[in-house]
Amino acid sequence: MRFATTLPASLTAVAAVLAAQAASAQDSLPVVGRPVDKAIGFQPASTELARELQWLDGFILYIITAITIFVTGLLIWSIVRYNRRANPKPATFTHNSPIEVAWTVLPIIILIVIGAFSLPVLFKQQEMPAADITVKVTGKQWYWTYEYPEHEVEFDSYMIGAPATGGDNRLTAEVEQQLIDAGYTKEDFLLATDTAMVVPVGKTILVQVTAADVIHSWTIPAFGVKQDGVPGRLAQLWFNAEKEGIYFGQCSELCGIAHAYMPITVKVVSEAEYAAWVERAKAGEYAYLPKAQTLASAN
Ligand SMILES: [Cu+2]
Repeated sequence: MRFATTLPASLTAVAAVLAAQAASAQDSLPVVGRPVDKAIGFQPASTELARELQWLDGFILYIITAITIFVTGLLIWSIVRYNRRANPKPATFTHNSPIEVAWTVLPIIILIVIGAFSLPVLFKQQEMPAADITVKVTGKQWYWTYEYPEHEVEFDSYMIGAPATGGDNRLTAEVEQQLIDAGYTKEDFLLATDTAMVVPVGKTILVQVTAADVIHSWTIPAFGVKQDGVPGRLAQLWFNAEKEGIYFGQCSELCGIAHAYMPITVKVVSEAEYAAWVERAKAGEYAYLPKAQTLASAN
């Protein structure tokens, strides 16, 4: 009898602790990929694609810098050495075969080197690997719809503070409270959405991108992915996020008056939390919220 009464109680306690742990993991889901005021450069690379892309950018920057310094030097040298005062009797030749061969062959070599490093990066983005999870994204004026065909889950994702969430695209006290309730801060205004694409960490995610009205563009800079969504066409991109956290992007194809107010949020979570979210999403609870909300609605 004694076991019968204490066992369920202790099981409940264990369940509560587990739930609290899961919830606190959600609480601490850090914002990894977001723009930073007055900063330049890239957001932290959270996929292999982004890392290679950023490396390529740095590599080409060295080449560009060398060429720019060289050409600027030539210009300055010509101006100083061959102006009318310094060189009153100009030469009259019109051809110099060795130099012409050099300025043709050298750029070809430079372009081949750039191509040899950039094409593999491009092909890696464009060749779709076998997917663990497929998500279909549809851009609409002015929000995104996410579909998880394997689970028959489909939901819309609006910016917090957009008219659909009761705002008017401005940061009011009410909107700030909505942001806090959803686990964000007011600095995340214009980036945070009411629901998000939720994916597990370390899995290959294939995203099918399309649009329902005009052309939109789905991007997460920290993943190194960007793809136009074109009505009537289905494009693809893929990523494999290496770090749990929240990642922001924004519609990147001018699509109408509220183009600036249809941001993108991706939440990368552990596999267990992803599975738990899918179960909730199947029941119509799409938002991946921090502790208070999740526990309250789960009960
Ligand atoms: Cu758009």
